[in-house]
Amino acid sequence: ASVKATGPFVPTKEDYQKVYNEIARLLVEKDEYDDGSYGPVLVRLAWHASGTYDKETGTGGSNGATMRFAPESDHGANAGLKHARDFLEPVKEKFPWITYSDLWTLAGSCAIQELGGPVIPWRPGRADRDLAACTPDGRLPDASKDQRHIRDIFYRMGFDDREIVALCGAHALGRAHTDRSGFDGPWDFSPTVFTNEFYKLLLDEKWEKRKWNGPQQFTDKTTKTLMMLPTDLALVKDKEFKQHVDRYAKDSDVFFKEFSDVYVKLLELGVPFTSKAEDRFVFKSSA
Ligand code: CCH
Repeated sequence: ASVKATGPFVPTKEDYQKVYNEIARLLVEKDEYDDGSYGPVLVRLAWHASGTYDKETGTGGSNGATMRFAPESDHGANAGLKHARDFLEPVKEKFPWITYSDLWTLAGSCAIQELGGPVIPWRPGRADRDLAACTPDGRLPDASKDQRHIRDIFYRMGFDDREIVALCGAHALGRAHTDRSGFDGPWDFSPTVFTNEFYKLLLDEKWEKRKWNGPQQFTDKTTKTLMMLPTDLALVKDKEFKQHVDRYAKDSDVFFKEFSDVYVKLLELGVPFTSKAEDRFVFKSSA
């Protein structure tokens, strides 16, 4: 019998779909976490890995997965993301050929799709880098600030006002934790389902300052169980931003489309792809 010579393993779309399927399976299996899903914290991991990008210097971004290392893992903004990184560790063990930086971003795409959001086309091509590529602290937004700060941070990544508002709609998912950011509570009543509720609540609810010892945040007058960050409310205070809040509150399809485009862009910031944009994979969701 002859043995065929094999070259280095070159993963195909089907191999990446297997990674997707494994993450989707674990999301269902490990449903004891938080509100019943690791999905939101995976969406946040992919965002914080990518959102360090600086278009002027080309530094930061998802290429590198430098949040594996201190000091970046210890940056205040990244508190709690160890839960997401640890969740993905068995996936990395099962598919050792995938880089952490591809795995973390693929998990973001998977989580959005599995939580009922739009399709997030994705492509591989990120390489892991060492600690020397860690970005300085302060590149991610500070929730206690206003619209000027939001613009400074997101313009640095290369986003415009419309894209900023679309991205922040991810706050339909998950919650704030007092032992991570210091803030507390979910933004809406279905924190494990991707919807345009964030914008509807911003417009329809009356938001008042929460009376507590924690950092300044806002609570809904009706149930006093939801929350908004100062930066969330800046999206309705600012005229330019509010136009887009209005559009997304009114039309969920428009939000899904524009969110997908901008989350894809976020996950690809600073990545030196050799593939073309039209070669992105569209993963099959499990439901
Ligand atoms: Fe966010 N976010 N985010 N966020 N975020 C927090 C939680 C989530 C800001 C601050 C916070 C985006 C933009 C911003 C998610 C996705 C996105 C928390 C609570 C703070 C604070 C963290 C904790 O205590 O666990 C600020 C400020 C901005 C912009 O100005 C963008 C963009 C995205 C994704 C596209 C998700 C998801 C969560 C929930 C995480 C979880 O563990 O449930």
